[in-house]
Amino acid sequence: MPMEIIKNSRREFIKTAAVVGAGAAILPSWACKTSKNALIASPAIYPAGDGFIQEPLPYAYGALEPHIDARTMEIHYTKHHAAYIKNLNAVVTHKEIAAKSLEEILQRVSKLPEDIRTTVRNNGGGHWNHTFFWKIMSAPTNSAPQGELLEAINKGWGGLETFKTEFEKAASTRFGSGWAWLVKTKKGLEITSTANQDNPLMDVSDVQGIPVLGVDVWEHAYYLHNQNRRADYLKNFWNVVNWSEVQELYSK
Ligand code: MN3
Repeated sequence: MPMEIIKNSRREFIKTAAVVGAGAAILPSWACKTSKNALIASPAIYPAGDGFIQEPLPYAYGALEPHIDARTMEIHYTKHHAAYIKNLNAVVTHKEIAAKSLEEILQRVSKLPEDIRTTVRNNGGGHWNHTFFWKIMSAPTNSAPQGELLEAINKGWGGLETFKTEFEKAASTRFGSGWAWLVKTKKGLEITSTANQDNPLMDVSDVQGIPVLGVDVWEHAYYLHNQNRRADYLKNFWNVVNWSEVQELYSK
C-alpha cells in the first residue's frame, strides 16, 4: 500500500468526521446518498494513522425501518462493529499486517503468525464484513437487480425468486453465528456461507472470490426486532438491499 493512499485516507476520514460531528444519530442529507458518494469509497479498510477507521454509516439508523429497526442498527454499528475495529487496532502495528490493506491481510489470514492469527481473522473479518454490509443496504426503494447482474442470476438459478430462496436457505442453515454471501468466483456467481466473521476473501473459506452481497446472521443483527425468527429477518432483508451497489461490485 503506497503511503500516499494511506495519508489520503486519513485526511478523508478527518474531513468526514468533522462534518458528521458531535455523534449525531441522524446523518446530514449528503450522507444518505448511495454508491456515487465519497463515503462509499473504502478508506475505512486501510490502516490509516493510528489504525483502521470506521466510516460514517451512509444513512441514518432508522433509514432501513420498518425492515431493520433503528435501535438494532445503532447498537450494531456503534457497539459490535466498533468493537471489531478496536480489537483489530490492538494488533495493527504488527509487522505482518502494518501498512497492508485489509483485503491483502484477509487473503492470507491462515499464514499469519499464530500470535495474531485468530485476532485478525475474527476482528479483521468483522470490520470488513460490517463495512461491506452497511454499503449493500439502503433505504427501501423497490429496486431490483438489472442488466448483467440479473443475467448472471438468471443463468445461475433460473430466476430471481429461486436465487432468493437459495440465498435464504444458505443464511438460515448456517448454524450459530455467521454470514451468507453471493460471491463472484472464477466459475461465475455462487452462494455460500461462512462461520463467525469469516468471509470469501479469506484463504480459509470454502468458496473464495469477491463478495457482491452478504447478510449478517448473527443474532445481534436481528434479535431485538425478530427474536429467534431468522427467517423473517431474511425475508425483510430483501427490502433494503442496495442493488445498484451490488451491481457495481459485480461489474468491477
Ligand atoms: Mn454483525
